[in-house]
Amino acid sequence: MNQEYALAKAKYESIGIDTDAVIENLKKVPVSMHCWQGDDVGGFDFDGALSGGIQTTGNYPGKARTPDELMADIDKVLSLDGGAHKLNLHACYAIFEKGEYADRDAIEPKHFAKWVEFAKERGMGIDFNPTFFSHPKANGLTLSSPDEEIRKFWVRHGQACLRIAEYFANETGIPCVMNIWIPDGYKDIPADRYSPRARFAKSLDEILDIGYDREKVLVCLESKVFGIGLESYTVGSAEFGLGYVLSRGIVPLMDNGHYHPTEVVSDKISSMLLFSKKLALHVTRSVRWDSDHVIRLDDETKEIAKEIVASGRIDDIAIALDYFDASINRVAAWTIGLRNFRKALLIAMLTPHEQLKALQNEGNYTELMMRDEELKSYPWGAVWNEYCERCGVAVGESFYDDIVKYEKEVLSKRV
Ligand code: RNT
Ligand code: ZN
Repeated sequence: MNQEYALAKAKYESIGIDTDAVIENLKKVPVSMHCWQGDDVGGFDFDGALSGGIQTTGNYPGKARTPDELMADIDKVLSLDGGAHKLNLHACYAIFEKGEYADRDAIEPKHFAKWVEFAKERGMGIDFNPTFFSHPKANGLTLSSPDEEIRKFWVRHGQACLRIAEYFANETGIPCVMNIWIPDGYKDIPADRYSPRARFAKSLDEILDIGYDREKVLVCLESKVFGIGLESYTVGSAEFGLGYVLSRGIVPLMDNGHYHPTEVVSDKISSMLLFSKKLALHVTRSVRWDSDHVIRLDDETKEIAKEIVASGRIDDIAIALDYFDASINRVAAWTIGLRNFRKALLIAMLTPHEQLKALQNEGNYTELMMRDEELKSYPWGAVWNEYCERCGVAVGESFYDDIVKYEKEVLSKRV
């Protein structure tokens, strides 16, 4: 056994943590890898600019331009992060045969057959997202539109996606998390806040009404406080989201970039878990706004992971990542963020939660603080290296050598 790991194992044993068991458990936690970091949320169905109040900044060379390129990049990232993964797709990543095309309201399972083949070969499940942005009919409101024709178009899109989500679950044998997020909102103070929300609820009901197998498809609703150009009002606010998901028995999805800057998702997880059987997360990093920066191993990321693990409900939480940085090597961005979240989970699993909870209950806040702080310098890095080794992925910064090589041989040729 590696000397460093042996020492770390003994240290953790002294606080009742079995590092070997932690390593095995961490391997099993599926993290849903968002396909959209690879091409700046571009997708394959429309050429226009990204819309909907989200933005990718930067123009680092080497962006994936085709399904094959995106799949190759995903494979590279998967080879650098140990443990279970799911693939998270957006509807705009439909793959059409030459000369074939289907608008968003007419997409079918067959347009995702290549993705299914890709996921199956890698033993992964697929998660899915209808795409209510970057489309000519998404210049204003979508599911909350006062224009019946537009609203219906997007309802049909949601229904089409539900059928595709069920197809993913059937094909892979793994339930599909289907997340609905709409960019609808207003830049300035609306005259009517009520009607768009009422129409949104009605549209969601119409989507869900087509019926689907709730064991196979977990429909989520992602709320948001604002977007670029949608500063004053978003239809799918937090209260709307909470009210809708709880009344319809679907799953809340919290993206930690979607709240006021001093609100933290780490504090929301426990409350949501108490009232919802399942919970879904978009882990991201917001810098001053919902900027979707690459996840760092920062305090809030660690706190989110801690809440997931300490709740004892990790199996009820669907973990997905949601960031897109085009200013640095995208494959590196993807990998660094993914490994960081995995590290945060590891640190959380190496924490003696029962001991700490007991100190809290005894009112011994002094020792609690001391232990919390001391744990920060425990040798989790040695356990992380051992984890990577056992998963057969690059240890430490050596993963970067692989990325540099990939950039030289593959990414730099994409001009
Ligand atoms: C936007 C939401 C949404 C998107 C992805 C691409 O603010 O976070 O989840 O980022 O669907
Ligand atoms: Zn999100």
